[in-house]
Amino acid sequence: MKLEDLKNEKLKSWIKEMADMCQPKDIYVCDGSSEEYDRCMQELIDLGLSHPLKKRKHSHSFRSDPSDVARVEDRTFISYPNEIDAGPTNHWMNPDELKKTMKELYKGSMKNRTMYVIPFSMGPVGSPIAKIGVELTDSAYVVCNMHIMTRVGTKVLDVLGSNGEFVPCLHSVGAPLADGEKDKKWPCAPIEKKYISHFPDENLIWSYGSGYGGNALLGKKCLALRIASAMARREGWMAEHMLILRLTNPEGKRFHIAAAFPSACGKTNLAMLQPTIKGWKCETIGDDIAWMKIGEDGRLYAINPEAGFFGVAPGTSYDSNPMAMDSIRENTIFTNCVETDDGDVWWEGMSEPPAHGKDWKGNDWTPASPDKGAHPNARFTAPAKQCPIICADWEDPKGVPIDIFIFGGRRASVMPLVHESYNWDHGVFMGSTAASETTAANIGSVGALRFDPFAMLPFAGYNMGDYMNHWLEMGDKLGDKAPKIFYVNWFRKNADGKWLWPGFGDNSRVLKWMCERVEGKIDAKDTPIGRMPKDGDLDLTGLKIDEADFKELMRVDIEAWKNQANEIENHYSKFGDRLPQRLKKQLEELRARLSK
Ligand code: SAT
Ligand code: MN
Repeated sequence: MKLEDLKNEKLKSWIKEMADMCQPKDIYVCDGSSEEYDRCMQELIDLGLSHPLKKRKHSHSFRSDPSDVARVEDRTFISYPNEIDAGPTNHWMNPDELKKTMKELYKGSMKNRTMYVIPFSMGPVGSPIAKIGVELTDSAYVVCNMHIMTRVGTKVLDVLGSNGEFVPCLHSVGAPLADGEKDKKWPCAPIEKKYISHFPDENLIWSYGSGYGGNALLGKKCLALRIASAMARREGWMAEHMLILRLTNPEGKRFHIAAAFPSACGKTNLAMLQPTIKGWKCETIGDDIAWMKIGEDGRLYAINPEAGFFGVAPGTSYDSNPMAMDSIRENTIFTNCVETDDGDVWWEGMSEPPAHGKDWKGNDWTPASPDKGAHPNARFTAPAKQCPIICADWEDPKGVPIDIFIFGGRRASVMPLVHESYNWDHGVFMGSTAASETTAANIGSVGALRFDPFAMLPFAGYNMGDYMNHWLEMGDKLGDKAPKIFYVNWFRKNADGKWLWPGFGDNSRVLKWMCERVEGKIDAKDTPIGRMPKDGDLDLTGLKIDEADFKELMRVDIEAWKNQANEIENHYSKFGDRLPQRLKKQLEELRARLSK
């Protein structure tokens, strides 16, 4: 389709304006067809960027620039006229100043490149919950990934019509080409020139300088979380960094669970859980993002706005996540994995290493090499429909009714395996005080403990204090129809640094306990931090776990928790008067229970 053929005048004039600034050699409007995917991929193959994999049908391997391997939180901006509206946990710049700086960068940034116009829908095309975005990008890699991660093409333009609303998303890798210049293997700009910018008042996204993941696939974190969270507050719904799954018990009763964990903490694994307890079944609805609205019956309904999985490859194996392994057998894009000599990909934790291959930097690699073969944030991009346990209702525009919310993170100590909130406010307190050891999903230090409220620290599109308040208000609206809230930690270690809990499929044991709590089948034990399983209620049938280890896993260390309460006070102090009083009260109540 040509630019002239677009029916939406607002879209047409925006594209023209952006093209005048970025000066691409041509403009191409994506139709979303598989031929288009193949054509873009062929271009990338011809450039030497994409390597077709002999062992996986219609699949390709990419290696990014070593400086462009993850989200860049330090270069991510939430831009409102007033800094306080971005809040203390976001990077802020005045919109006029930020636009001025970025316009300088965008000027001629697409020289000798094509500007692709990607009309995409987050959520099933035409669904009342879905939102339309249009990404302009100079990266064919982004086009291919967006084809998998979102619903792209002419069908979206049809829904948009002549005067529909869309979220404009401008993206440039920031590497214009001089006439006749050969393209770099992975074009991008240096870190200090990267900007991932959001203007929530205008529902506008501008991204410059990176071609990787959430920095470049603008439907994902930029639209579906940062912009959508701001829309959701205005419109009274929720946009959350949550997986969605359906769990069915042996009697056939269904439970829908939404769980928030920071990036690279196992959301994809939990979403594709293979229960180790008899008669329980899990089906996947989403692995990263949930959009939730209150339905006519007063319950909270969730949809997955995405169409694919952008999952962490290292650690994924037929042991840890067989359903993910089956999802990525074909039609998949791999980024920053090892390429084996026989035309496959490999990563640490997948299987026995190949005798020889090329590492994520393209160097010769053997198991004796000192460095890891795959980058710790190496990713696969795969269509969600390829997951063998994708739920039949995963594209139901109505969504699924949520029974259970789970928060969690990586904590080597302090946090027990599971505890339940006393009520909604206490659950919001748990979410707002979630903390985790940092991972390779962001450029920065790995393994440092940081508070990551609702796993939304890098993704909230407005002041986190107001965000906490929005959660409280949603609870007021939901009343007794609100989901129950739990907190889990699969990652507690003993004094020797050994994991205390096997995790993966055995996490079904914890989910079973939650379902039985929802059904009112069993009681729980009150502890200072929340409700916990009574002895014998957590199903450990068939699991070899040392009694002492289990005790340690469930231990509430009062002194450590008093210290935790001090850290929470410190964390909360950042939010000043935007911190809801109701959460302050929760902290006081926690302290009172700890001192009893
Ligand atoms: O690169 S992404 O932001 O899409 C992945 C993640 O950090 O969860
Ligand atoms: Mn994520």
